[in-house]
Amino acid sequence: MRQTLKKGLFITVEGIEGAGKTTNLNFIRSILEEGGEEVLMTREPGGTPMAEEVRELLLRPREETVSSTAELLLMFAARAQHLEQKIRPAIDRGVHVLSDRFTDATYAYQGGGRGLSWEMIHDLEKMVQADFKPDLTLLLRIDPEAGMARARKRGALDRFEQEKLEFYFRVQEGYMKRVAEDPGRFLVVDAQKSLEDVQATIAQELAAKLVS
Ligand code: Z5A
Repeated sequence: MRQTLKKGLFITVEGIEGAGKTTNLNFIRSILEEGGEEVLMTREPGGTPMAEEVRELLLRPREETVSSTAELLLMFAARAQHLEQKIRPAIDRGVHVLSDRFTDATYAYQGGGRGLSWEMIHDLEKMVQADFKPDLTLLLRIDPEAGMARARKRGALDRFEQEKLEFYFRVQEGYMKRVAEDPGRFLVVDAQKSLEDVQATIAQELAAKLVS
């Protein structure tokens, strides 16, 4: 992979809860680093001190009903900060950035899950990112029931994890709509298989997608 990999790639990992994003981000990082590449790991919402404060606001369970529009705007506010302060500077230095979620999550959760309009999300995306988008997005696909079972094993649930199962089916549909809109950017992997199988597929497909 080392000789032909473009510098400063932006790779994102997506999926519903329990799909194994964090586990597999670390796996991708190890593949790239073993190839001598410099990698920066980050996540959304979050990634900078201020954006992490917004994350805390977004994830904390609360009595007050949260407006879907407020949630959407906070996601993009955190993203604007993250992009300007962390993602773009790293890419400009030729460092690969691996992010646990990015804008596809907004389409899936706020669009698919909450039912906000795709056009409104698209307008905010243009405002915050212009034409910036990931070079590659790994979508880990898991049945929502299986994903929630994995997530529950970790203990206390955040505000999103407290949603009903139907919400996660809509989120999954949102992700698949994104894949249909831009199939060349996505690598969709069946995350219900054993971790060994999932990672064998990622290792094989990642090389095919990234090496020219
Ligand atoms: N959100 C949003 O609404 N809009 C947006 O624009 C953005 C985000 C950016 C925070 O995300 C929340 O923000 C999220 C959507 C919303 N909703 N929630 N909740 P988050 O990424 O921090 O939260 P998360 O989805 O819960 O991520 P996570 O905790 O990091 O889970 P994960 O990364 O998918 O899973 P994992 O920790 O790698 O794995 C879970 C467990 O399964 C763990 O014990 C693994 O060892 C195990 N595992 C993993 N793979 C396998 C396989 N193949 N077999 C068996 N077991 C496995």
